[in-house]
Amino acid sequence: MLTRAELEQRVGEQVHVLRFWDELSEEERSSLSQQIEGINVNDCRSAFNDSVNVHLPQLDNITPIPDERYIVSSELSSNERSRLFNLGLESISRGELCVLVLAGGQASRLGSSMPKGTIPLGFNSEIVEGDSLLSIQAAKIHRLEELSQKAFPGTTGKIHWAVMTSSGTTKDTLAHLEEIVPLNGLSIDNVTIFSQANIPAFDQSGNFWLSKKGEICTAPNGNGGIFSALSPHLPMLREKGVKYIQTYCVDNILCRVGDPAMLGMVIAKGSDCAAKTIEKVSGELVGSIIFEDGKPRVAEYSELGGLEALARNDGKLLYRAGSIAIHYFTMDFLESFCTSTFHLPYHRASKKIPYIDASGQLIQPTEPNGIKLEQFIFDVFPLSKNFFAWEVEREDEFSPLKNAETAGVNCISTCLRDLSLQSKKWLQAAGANFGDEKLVFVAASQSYAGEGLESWGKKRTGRSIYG
Ligand code: UD2
Repeated sequence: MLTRAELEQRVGEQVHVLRFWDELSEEERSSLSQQIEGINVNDCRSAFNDSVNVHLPQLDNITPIPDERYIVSSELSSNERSRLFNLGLESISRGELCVLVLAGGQASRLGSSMPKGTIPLGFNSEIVEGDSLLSIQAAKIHRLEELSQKAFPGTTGKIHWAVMTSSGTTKDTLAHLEEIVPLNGLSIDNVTIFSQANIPAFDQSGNFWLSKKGEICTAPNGNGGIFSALSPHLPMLREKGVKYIQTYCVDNILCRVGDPAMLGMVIAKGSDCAAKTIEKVSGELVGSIIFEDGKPRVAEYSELGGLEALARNDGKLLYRAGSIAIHYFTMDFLESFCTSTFHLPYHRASKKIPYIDASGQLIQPTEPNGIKLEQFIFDVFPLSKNFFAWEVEREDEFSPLKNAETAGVNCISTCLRDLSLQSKKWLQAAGANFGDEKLVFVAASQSYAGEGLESWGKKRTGRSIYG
């Protein structure tokens, strides 16, 4: 443990974080000392100052994604879609794919104390292998492995699963994975869990807050923290033969984890970096992919400003390429810039930050009182040399869990509704008829994208797995 004098020197202008030093127990002092040793105050100050000038899209300098880089999957012929799907499956059968879930968020809008990926959704766990977003994802990974082995007999390709957590989500996520990974027929040896870094939260002038008398308030450094956090694991992935990494958000119940069709497109085009999009609805809380100075970038929904008011084209939003935060990167691309010290520009978010005031009282603000800094994963897009966007149908691939039930949108009931609509669509295509069942689900272990349901079509309904 450092002495108080050494700590004062380290924290410099942020010396108020030692204000309660004399009241702290030995254990609390040691923990605060350790925390301070892990924080570079000058780097934090620079991050705070630089975030004022983070580059926002300049309206006179931007264009929609050029047509030749924007592939609308529903406009491809079914032969071409199958060709790409098979190309992706073949790569999976060779063990070239890693899927990486971004699970370090604090779920503040949802207001849950459990990490989003582990929350029970209400499925009947006697018939389905686990009951959470992460277990659905595990089932999809296993199903894809089965499909690739069937399509390419004699291969045993495994999909590597990487899970990025943060200090607040690691423990519960790890415990949940230990339970659901074997349940879904996967091996924990093929799962890598790593934590992103935290960064202090600030008041409006750039001062740190105390969350306890002996603890500086910190928060995860945004999903763009992935690159420095992943860098120590890249050599291991390379050694396993991984060539492509798909990153996705933990919260999208319809996410096609490891989507072979998009992977096939990436391979066919020799793309180093690609993003999945949906047709954006005006005002929707997803970023828009645009080109600025000939380079791809995302204008985040919080930064769109006047872009929203821009013209429509054929009745559609001109900037309709809504990013749903599903990206493919090649290993070559990642290795070209990922180091343990790599960081992207920080964006500012105004937040309500509980803090200990000078008199030692815990204050719970009712209005935003401070700033959290976040890096955004898509800020690496401008580094791409061969970027492609892949548009898919919202009803097939996007229904995120963001909010508590009271919001009525992007909450558990809307996720279940959308998953059920998809299952019914698949089962109807296989010949099934429904009575008045409200919610009907096809387990992800049974079907990845509607395939293999012919025998269900002969029955009156699909298997309901809702408890
Ligand atoms: C994200 C996208 C937005 C849109 C939307 C779709 C970013 C920056 N924004 O917005 O453009 O695509 O998703 O749903 O990607 N996470 C971490 N660490 C962090 C913060 C977040 O791992 O420090 C994860 C989080 O667990 C989640 C994902 O990143 O899986 C997206 O985070 P969010 O829900 O805070 O992002 P949102 O909805 O503002």
